[in-house]
Formats: sequence, structure tokens, C-alpha cells
Amino acid sequence: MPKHEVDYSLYLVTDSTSAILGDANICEVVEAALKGGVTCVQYRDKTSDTGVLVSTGRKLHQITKKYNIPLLINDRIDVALAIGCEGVHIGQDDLDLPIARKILGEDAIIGVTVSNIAEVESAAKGGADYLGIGTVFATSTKENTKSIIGVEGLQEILLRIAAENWSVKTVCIGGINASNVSRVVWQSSGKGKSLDGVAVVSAIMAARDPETASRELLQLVKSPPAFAKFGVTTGQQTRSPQELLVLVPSIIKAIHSKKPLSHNMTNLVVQNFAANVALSVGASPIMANYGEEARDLAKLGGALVINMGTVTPDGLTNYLKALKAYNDAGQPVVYDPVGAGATAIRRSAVKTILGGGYVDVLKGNQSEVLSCVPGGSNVQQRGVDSGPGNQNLQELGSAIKELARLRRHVVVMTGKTDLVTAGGSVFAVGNGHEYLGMVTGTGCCLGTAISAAVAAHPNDKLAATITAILHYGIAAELAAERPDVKGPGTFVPAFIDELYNVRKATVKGNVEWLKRAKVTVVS
Ligand code: 3NM
Repeated sequence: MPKHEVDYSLYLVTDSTSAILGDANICEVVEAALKGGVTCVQYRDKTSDTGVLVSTGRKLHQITKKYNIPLLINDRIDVALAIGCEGVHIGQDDLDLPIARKILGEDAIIGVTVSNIAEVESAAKGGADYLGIGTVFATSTKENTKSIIGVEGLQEILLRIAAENWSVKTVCIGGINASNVSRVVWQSSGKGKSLDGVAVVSAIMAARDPETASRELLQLVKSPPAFAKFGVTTGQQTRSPQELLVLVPSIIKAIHSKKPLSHNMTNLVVQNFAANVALSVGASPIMANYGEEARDLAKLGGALVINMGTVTPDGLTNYLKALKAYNDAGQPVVYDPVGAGATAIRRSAVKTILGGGYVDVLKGNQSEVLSCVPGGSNVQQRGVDSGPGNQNLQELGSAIKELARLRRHVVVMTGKTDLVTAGGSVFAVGNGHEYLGMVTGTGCCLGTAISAAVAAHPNDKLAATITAILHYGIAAELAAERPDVKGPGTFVPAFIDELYNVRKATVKGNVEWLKRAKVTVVS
């Protein structure tokens, strides 16, 4: 097969260690995987003598040839030459690409391991046929992996390849398995350059039934995850504020009529307040922190709020279970990384959650959202309050736009002016009142209001999110202006009233309140 016709969809990298292969026979496992649909095979054995590598490699090549699938050898050009197979895969510490190309010739397939833009550039310009991009998720299969890049690191590399128009093919590697493969492929696609495939070791080599495991993985590579059915479209990302505002009443009415479940896994401080906010905006709240319950709750058509305000090891395990349950059911998830920048534990929890599943809406204050930027942000947060928020809106707008593009979700950065984007236009919403900042939990409860809106209107999560922000901010303005409100204490019950009143008025067709909306596009 000419090398440009190689299909990288499901790329098997072998492993001969007892931890992975056990007492199975490598040739039998590879043949079973080929029957299951593996499209490319790399023989990777870091410990055997050259004689064993050549004899095993020859046997594997006999098998892969039967299926018309290329066999590549990890690292060892001499072994590839001795076998006469289709090519090699080289790491950053192995023989360099120009020498490999010179020895093997133009027809050979040469792949290179890369984990950052500089390595990508050098491999793409040096004529690599494909890149093995990793390490996506932590894995025990490879010792000394250099850096865990996550889906966002992967996406950064793919965006660069697209921008430079490099024709190199791409697979990702590291911790890819049946539970995450559809999400990784979906999150890494749609911006000019998509992954050509995924590379796995243990998901096939350590499987009890490698043929079935391969068949299932290939199916998952080719099918979008359940939550992708309502991804924010490019057209939706770039509407004018007017186009969004006309949708607000119908979204509020949808919440009212559907009364969606708002499943909150939230902190100790705000549980009661969040439940009341959910009721006022027309949702049905459940405050359920036990992850095992989420699989049943996710079937009820609602949305999940993960609010990291009281993070504990048990809490994290529960969040991940619930996240997976809602992802599998295709129901929306709102993630509030409360205090994300404040402690090392919280920074690591953010990585665990964003690596463990797909969140539809990421909502936080300035430093929380900046802490979710790949590579981290240098903003040091004091406690969990919202900070001064005095940075330039344009600058913050481009940071969250990048974030939304890398993970393919909606990002909300709250502050005096709230910023919202799904990767296209960045919208600024200027409604709200200073009392919101003087009462604990109002930021958290906005997540609850957003969950109600995205659950009721999942096919347009950007408009739903902006609707919730407007409903919330304008209710706060109306409450603060009431003569019975004397300060933050009397504000709280009035705010709950006004959330309710705005909904009731809207349902009756009175949208006078919406004239207060201050929505603009900042970039
Ligand atoms: N290369 P599993 S990670 C062979 O990051 C290899 O370059 C990696 O194994 C890289 O699919 C890795 O079992 C091992 O997680 C991947």
C-alpha cells in the first residue's frame, strides 16, 4: 500500500512486558487485533535482544501483510531493515529523522513522537509521515513520559499544524481507552485539522479479548460521543447580541415548562441557596453528592453542576463518576472550578476533572478560569473571592476564547462584566449589582441557573448560558432597587423573589425587564 494511503484510525503499539502482555503470545494478540480492525501496527519492545526483535518482527510482518496493514518498528532502523517492513517510529531520544530518512528512503513510513510545538515543527519540516502526539493522559504503560498534555495540549498542536498547513498525519497516545476515545477524537476535531487516529497499547494488548476490544475501539473512534449531538455550531458562536436577545424569552419559557432537573454537587456553603435559586428559575433541584447515584439521575433529562467549592479526595471520585454518567447520557455538565488557583490540590483537581470528561460550560471568576488555561496561569488567588477583575476585557476575552476553542465548550468568566464565549465571538454581559458580590454563594448559584437553562435548551448552549446570566443579573438589579432592600441581607430574599418574578412575567409575555440587558461583543 502506498504510504499516503495508510489508515491511522486505530494504531496498535505492542508491548511484550508481563505487566501488559501477561502470558499471552504477542503474535496471537496482534492477529486478533487485526481481525478486530486495527489499521496500523508498531512493534515496540525496549528490552529484547536484537535477535529476538528480528525474529519476532518477521513473524509479526508475516501476519500484518496478510491483512495489508503496515508494520513499523519502534526505534530500531536496523531491525526494520532486516525485516523489510514498512517503516519505523522514532522518539525524541532516538536516531534523528533526517538520518532515518536517508537510511530507509522516501517510501518508508517514519513516525515521530512529539509533545510540544517545537518538536512538531521540527518533525513536520523534517518530513515525518505522521506524529505520535502525547502523552495525552497519565499512563503506567510507558516509564518516564515527559509531559501530560491533556486534550488541550493536543488541540494546541493540531491547531498549529492546521495554521501552518503541514500535511503530516497525526495520532495521539497515552492513556487512551474505550472510556475516553470518542471524547478525545471529538474534542480534537473541527478546527481545520483533526486527528487521523489514536494509538493504544494496554487497551488492546492487555485486553482479555483483543479482537473485541479492537472492534469496539474502532467503532468508538468513528462515532461521536453522546454529548456531541448538541455541540455549539460555528453559526451559533458568532451571532449578534440582538440575535441572542430574541431567544431569551423562549429559553426562560422552556425552563418553566420542562422544569428540568438541576443536579448539584456543590459546596457546603451554598446548598440551600442553590436549591432555592433552582426553584425560582423554574428547575427542579437535587443536591446529590454521591457519584453512584448519578447514572440514574443522568437519565432524567437534566444537567449536572460540579462545584468544586469543598474539594476532598472522595468528592473528586464522586465528581468523576457523575461526569462520566452525564457524558454517557449526553446530558450537559456545568463545571465551577471554585478556588482553582488557590491551592496545589485544587490546581490538580481541575486537571483531573477536565481530563476525566467533557464539561459543556466552564464557569468561574477571573482567576478560576485563568487557572484552567493550559500550562496554568500565574494569577495567584486569595481565597475564593472574585478578585478585583480590572484586567483588560479584550485580553481576558482572547484568553477565554482560546480556552473554549481548545476544549470545545462554553466558557463564562464572571466579574463586574461577565464574559461568555463558545470559541467565536466573546460576549460581555454588564448586568448585575454589587450586592451579588457581598453575599456568599451568588457566584456558585449562577452555575445552578445556567444548568437549568442548558438542560431545557441543550441545542443552543451559548444562548442558554447568556439567558441565565441575564435573568440572574437583571433580577439582582430589580431586587437591589426595591424599597424593602436595605443591604446584602435583605437583598437575598428579594433576589429570590425577583428571579421568580422575572420568570413569571416572561411566561405571561411581559419581557419589559429584558430592556435592561447590556450585551455587547468585545472581540
Ligand atoms: N508513548 P497506553 S505514551 C508508547 O507519550 C507510548 O509518547 C507515549 O500506553 C508517549 O495506551 C505510551 O497503555 C504508552 O496508555 C501508551
